Amino acid sequence: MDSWEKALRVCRPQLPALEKLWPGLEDIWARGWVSNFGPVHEELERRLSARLGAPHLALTSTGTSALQLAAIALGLTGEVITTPFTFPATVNALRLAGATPVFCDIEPDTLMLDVAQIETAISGRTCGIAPVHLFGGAVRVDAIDSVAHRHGLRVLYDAAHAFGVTFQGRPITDFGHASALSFHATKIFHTIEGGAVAIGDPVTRARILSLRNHGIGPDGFDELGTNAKLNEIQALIGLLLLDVIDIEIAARREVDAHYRERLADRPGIRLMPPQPEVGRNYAFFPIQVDESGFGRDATATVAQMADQGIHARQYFPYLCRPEALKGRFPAAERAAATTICLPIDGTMTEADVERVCNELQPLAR
Ligand code: T4K
Repeated sequence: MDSWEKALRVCRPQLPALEKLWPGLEDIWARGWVSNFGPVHEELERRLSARLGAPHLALTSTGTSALQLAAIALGLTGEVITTPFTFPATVNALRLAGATPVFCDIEPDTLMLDVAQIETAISGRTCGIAPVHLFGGAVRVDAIDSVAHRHGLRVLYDAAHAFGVTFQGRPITDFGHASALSFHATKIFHTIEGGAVAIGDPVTRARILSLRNHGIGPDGFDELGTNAKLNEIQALIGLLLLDVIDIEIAARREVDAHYRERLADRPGIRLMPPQPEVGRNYAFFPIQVDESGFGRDATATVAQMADQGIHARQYFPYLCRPEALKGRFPAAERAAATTICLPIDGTMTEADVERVCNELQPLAR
């Protein structure tokens, strides 16, 4: 078995060259200013805003805090329609903000919220929709925004996986009332831990700035807030990775193409269909394993590959609040049982992809 260092992993954090990190650390040390909105933080916020085409952007400590603070700022205190096929952070953040998540099923092809199901889940208590852009693609933002507009609902997109994604050529953060991004180390762009809210207007941004700093606004203590700050060293990592993010996305596009070429005709393996209107970021390479066609279920497939030093991952093997949902959302249950994300990162070669595909095998008969 390969060592952990050499293992191909579902997410391998890209790290800046140490010699590039050093001068930035020396500057931070010289200033003696390591947190609380220092100059590196402010520069990262400005540069991200420009890179993402998101004029009103606020950095946060995690993607979860970005979601939570955005939900509070949008006043999502009633029922919010969301997907059960997501990382628990989506649902936890809504609940921590005081909202009541209401689930509906997903599209079997994109694995993201089904717009028709959203319509049927809307009640007199619904105040918002919280769709999730999964795996580097995008949910049907045009249709969701128009449903929301018709019903007077607010839309908070969980854009944890959607750094730099576009829809019909527009930044994904242009849609809805707010989008929450994650900059966790497992994400295509990261600050080790971190996140950001991209919001539609400067007034709501000012509210997020206050909420992330204990509710302290320009005129003093405004309201209940928390500590959701990103520090200077994290911001420095972000600035250095921002310099190379487009190289990373381009390299991953190649890896994605190699996978598609090799797995196109593999019995029992289903690839995510292309989304012609979406400019992806290739954050993940999800496949679905149909046990009857492939001869091994998703769990056994991941375990067998791990024995060979290939750390694929079942994302997401359980539904959020599974006990309450059993049997109600068949497409989401099927996705949870069958979806595997294969290793993808910009350092992978064609030979690495070949190795993963060779190990992606049914039981020997
Ligand atoms: N919304 C969605 C849809 C999300 O997916 C997430 C987070 C959020 C919201 C919330 O964002 P944050 O608050 O986390 O910013 C990981 C991440 O911790 C989590 O950020 C991410 N989604 C989720 C999909 O994945 P785990 O428990 O699967 O991570 P872990 O530790 O098992 O690592 C996954 C893989 O990455 C392994 O193969 C090892 C590799 N890895 C990981 C780390 C941390 C490394 O090689 N080096 C590392 O430093 O949750």
